[in-house]
Amino acid sequence: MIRSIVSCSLLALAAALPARAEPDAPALYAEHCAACHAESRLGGTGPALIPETLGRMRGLVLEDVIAHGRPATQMPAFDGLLAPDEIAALAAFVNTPLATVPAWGPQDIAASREMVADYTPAAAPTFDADPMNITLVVETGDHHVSVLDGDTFETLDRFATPFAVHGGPKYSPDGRFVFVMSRDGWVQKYDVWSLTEVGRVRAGLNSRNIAMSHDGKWLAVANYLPMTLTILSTDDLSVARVIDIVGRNGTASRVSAVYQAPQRRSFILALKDAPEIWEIATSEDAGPFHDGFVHSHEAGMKEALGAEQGLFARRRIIVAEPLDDFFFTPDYRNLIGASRDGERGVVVNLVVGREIADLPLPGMPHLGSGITWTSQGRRVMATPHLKEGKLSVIDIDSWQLVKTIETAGPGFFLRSHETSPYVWADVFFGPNRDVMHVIDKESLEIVATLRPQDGATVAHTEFTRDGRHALVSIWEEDGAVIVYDAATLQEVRRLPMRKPSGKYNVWNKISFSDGTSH
Ligand code: DHE
Repeated sequence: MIRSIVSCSLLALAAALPARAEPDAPALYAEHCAACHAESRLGGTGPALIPETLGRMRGLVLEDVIAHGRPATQMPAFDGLLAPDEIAALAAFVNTPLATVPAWGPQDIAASREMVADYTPAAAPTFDADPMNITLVVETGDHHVSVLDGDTFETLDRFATPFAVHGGPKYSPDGRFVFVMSRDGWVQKYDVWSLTEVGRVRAGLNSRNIAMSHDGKWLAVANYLPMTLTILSTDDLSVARVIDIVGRNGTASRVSAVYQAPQRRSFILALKDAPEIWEIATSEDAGPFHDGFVHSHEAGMKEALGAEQGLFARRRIIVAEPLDDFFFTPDYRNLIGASRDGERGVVVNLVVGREIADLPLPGMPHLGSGITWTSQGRRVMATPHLKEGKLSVIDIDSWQLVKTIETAGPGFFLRSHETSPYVWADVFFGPNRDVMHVIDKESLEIVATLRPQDGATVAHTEFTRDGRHALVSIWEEDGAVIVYDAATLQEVRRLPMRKPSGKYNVWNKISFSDGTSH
């Protein structure tokens, strides 16, 4: 009885009080976030707060960052200052797409360019280590890159990167410089010999990846926001060209990714929203545009498809539907792209500029991670699948599926090395994400399954220059890079790292090693 009187009077009291207003997220943003992240939400001293950049950091994860801050950054904790519903409203607000995408043209890009004032390039490497055996480790936990001596595994430098680096950093052809890109569109140039940053520039507002031209002169940046390809001079990060991406039917398109095609002296672009692949010449006489290279029937199509001549000339390759996530054959004559439904791989011949084969690859193949090797006398490539625990092995001459290797769960990355008899394949998703499979290149059988740390995500392998060691990430906040003897599969070192993701050996990358995805 007493309880019901109390609860009745509480109800009456609540009804009498004015209802607490819903949190005003834009006002909260303006008051607490805009100073660092900009009123436009496109970033300032802090990163851009838009869904395209925040990626998988949704819902509760985002609320947690707002409530508790980010260690080792300027991001403070708001849990004493803001109520939980205000934090939730802010998280939802920053995860809402922008109503309009501001322009980000050559002048904006040029104005963002910051070169390090006292940078003086060293005449020779400033360390004793083999400059061709340097390995970079991207540490996503606190947005740094560690520069490792590939022989001693000593850290020569550890530098801060822009927020949320994605895709592989790209080396200049001589391995002297490296370019790192963040999802925020910042491109950072770092001098490996001098162990120092050279400068940075914001090439897009939300970017996917970067590619280096065959001669090392140009760096292409694939953008989602705005829908452009930015080409930078690698020398001083100045803007060489910003190309609007518009399909033949007039529809603007995001660029899913840009790739280097060195033998063709061109960049290849995967378009997200148009059934086209673009090729951009990186020299005056690049393959597809040079008369001797163009097949007669294609020459007739040249004008209709908008092929042009000269540096940065564009060629459109028309395909049946937009294709994503490309694997290239080592001669760069063919690529395989993933169909939108994630069920097929489509082979496109870049010389004739059309689709030549279809491969059944159900379960969302991750073709960008594909690598090639020789197995039983034939050239094969393998790709993991993001939605199924299997690897597809394909003969790249006949375009036949050679084998499906069942794995302990869906994987993300594959790696090998010319000197190694094995392919290393991670399991990135599901209950077995703490294992790494080791597969025999000849028999195509799993010969070992490593579990270096129970329950910890294990991913991405890179080899040393000589292939004697394989470096594997423990992809956790308090993670590590584990150095394995690549022959005995025994752990030889464990290097503590902050959520290490990709690792990139200078030699393997600039020599286009068979074991690495390009
Ligand atoms: Fe990546 C490379 C696309 C999600 C880590 N990723 C690439 C490349 C593309 C791509 C096109 C090749 C670019 C290059 O190196 O030049 N990635 C995509 C996606 O579309 C996808 C599925 C969704 C997205 O959010 O963009 C995606 N990627 C992720 C992640 O969630 C990963 C695991 C963590 C992260 O950092 O975001 C991730 N992607 C990587 C890494 C590489 C990469 C480490 C470089 C691998 C290499 O060895 O070169």
